[in-house]
Amino acid sequence: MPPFRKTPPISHRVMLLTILLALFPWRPSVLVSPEPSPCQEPRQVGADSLHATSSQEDWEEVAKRQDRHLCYVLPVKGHDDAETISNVLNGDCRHRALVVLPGEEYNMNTPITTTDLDDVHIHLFGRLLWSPDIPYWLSVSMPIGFQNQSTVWYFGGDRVHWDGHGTGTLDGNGQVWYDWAKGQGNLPHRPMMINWRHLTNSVVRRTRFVQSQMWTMATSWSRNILFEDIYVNNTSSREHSTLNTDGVDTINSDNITFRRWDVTCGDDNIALKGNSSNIFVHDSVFHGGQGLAIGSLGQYNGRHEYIDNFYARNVTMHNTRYAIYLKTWPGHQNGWPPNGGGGGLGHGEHIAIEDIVVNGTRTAPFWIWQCEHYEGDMGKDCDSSQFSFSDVAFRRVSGTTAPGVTLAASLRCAAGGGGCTNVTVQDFSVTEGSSGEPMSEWYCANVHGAKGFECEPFPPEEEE
Ligand SMILES: *[C@@H]1O[C@H](CO)[C@@H](O)[C@H](O)[C@H]1NC(C)=O
Ligand SMILES: *[C@@H]1O[C@H](CO)[C@@H](O)[C@H](O)[C@H]1NC(C)=O
Ligand SMILES: *[C@@H]1O[C@H](CO)[C@@H](O)[C@H](O)[C@H]1NC(C)=O
Ligand SMILES: *[C@@H]1O[C@H](CO)[C@@H](O)[C@H](O)[C@H]1NC(C)=O
Ligand SMILES: *[C@@H]1O[C@H](CO)[C@@H](O)[C@H](O)[C@H]1NC(C)=O
Ligand SMILES: *[C@@H]1O[C@H](CO)[C@@H](O)[C@H](O)[C@H]1NC(C)=O
Ligand SMILES: *[C@@H]1O[C@H](CO)[C@@H](O)[C@H](O)[C@H]1NC(C)=O
Ligand SMILES: CC(=O)N[C@H]1CO[C@H](CO)[C@@H](O)[C@@H]1O
Repeated sequence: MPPFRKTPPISHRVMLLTILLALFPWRPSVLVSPEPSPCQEPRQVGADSLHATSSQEDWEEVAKRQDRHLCYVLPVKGHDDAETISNVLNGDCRHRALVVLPGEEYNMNTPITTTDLDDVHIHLFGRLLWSPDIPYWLSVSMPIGFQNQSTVWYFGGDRVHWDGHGTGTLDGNGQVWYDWAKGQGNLPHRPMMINWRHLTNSVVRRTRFVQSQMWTMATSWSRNILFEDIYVNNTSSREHSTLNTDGVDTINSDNITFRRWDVTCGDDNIALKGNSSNIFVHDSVFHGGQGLAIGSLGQYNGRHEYIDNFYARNVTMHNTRYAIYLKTWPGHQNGWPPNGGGGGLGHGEHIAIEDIVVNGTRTAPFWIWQCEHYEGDMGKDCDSSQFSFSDVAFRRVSGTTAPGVTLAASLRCAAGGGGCTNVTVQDFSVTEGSSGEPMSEWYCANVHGAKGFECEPFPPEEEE
């Protein structure tokens, strides 16, 4: 299966329908099958074998057989397709529905909230393209309830199956945002494309996410979701960076699996924020960015957060900064989120990565520090955090660092929360990029129970 094909050219049929729809006001096609006799006939065309150019009649067949409403949504030139999508997902196709978006390009001109879906199958073949009107989006983006992050699409519900068939794309028109931000971090009201919010028991497959405005997406208050065959690419073609274009962040979420992700971005490729549990990353490739991130945590004074059970296996990382980094804010509050903060507490445990290949890691592959800050005090007050970590394991990690990077690990755990306990390294064979020498430096502070590696204290010049 080639998951990342280019969108095929629009068919004549779709074009004709588009013209007809432009001429006549559009209403979603709604189909209710009266007779619920779904599983009798042996050889039927399933939704999986249909494609962008399948006829509406073919989809009606499928809908009828599955006893679902059908909404067959074509883009309308000069119209805000976001509004149509919102009307469909809040109306006739909110429940037990089949939603097909076969068009080539849909204009997303307003923020939308579709959070009550119930047993809905969505087939997206073309591109959802957000407009580049920055002042407008800054005035309407919707807060996600964490770190002043916002979004232009709240998406939630139960039993949603979203299939992008390898061509379905969400395109945030990010270049205008990268040029506007000029590399400044966490600008208020700068939105992510989509916030999976109170989404449960769902699957998102074969979908492309490109040029996101800020973070690509986040899951929050969500559980039991599989995201597979996902392509993320946020690349700036001009001088300003793609800082803050994380691939995905999890917040207050449980049992989320990311399988076969290909992520190009300028920040955390996959990050776990507070209250993430049972998060899995399998069979994925990252290009650039920071690698896997646990955190940042402890940014909110007095608030308790946890991380429980993160497991990544078989991930290849090209030119990432780290393989994995764990980051918390200091124990004393210094400023306010999104760029300042600290004073939070909590615990992260059962964090394991296995079968990791790094290619040109730009700094130590393993990194822990507890003095995150984005307003000038980064790397200060590193010992006060009351957030602690335990049962952390790095197994079967191979590859190379960038030339000149000789440090295998920088584990600067804070005494304030008791430090890091039970850190295991097994089968580590990363070599320095130019010499091919094995890496032998492992710096630790407040690491208790280091297994499989020899801790040495940070050299004095490394101290702040
Ligand atoms: C971030 O959110 C907090 C709490 O909602 C608010 O007090 C603060 O002003 C926001 N900061 C910015 C830069 O918008
Ligand atoms: C976790 O989510 C997956 C879907 O990704 C689901 O199949 C599985 O049953 C869930 N596990 C639990 C314990 O709910
Ligand atoms: C990401 O997108 C850029 C620009 O479109 C392209 O040059 C690059 O090859 C893409 N990366 C991957 C891994 O597809
Ligand atoms: C590891 O992940 C890569 C990239 O997704 C995949 O091609 C490969 O089959 C996976 N290997 C195993 C052993 O699953
Ligand atoms: C995480 O869960 C704790 C309760 O265990 C709660 O007090 C805290 O507000 C949650 N954190 C976030 C970011 O919602
Ligand atoms: C490492 O990354 C570079 C460029 O980022 C790429 O050209 C090279 O093929 C990669 N090496 C491996 C072994 O994947
Ligand atoms: C240390 O952590 C490993 C997982 O990384 C776990 O299997 C083991 O039980 C832990 N040891 C102790 C003493 O808690
Ligand atoms: C790989 C990919 O889809 N790249 C896209 C990045 O964004 C630019 C601008 O929108 C597109 O032209 C590329 O096709």
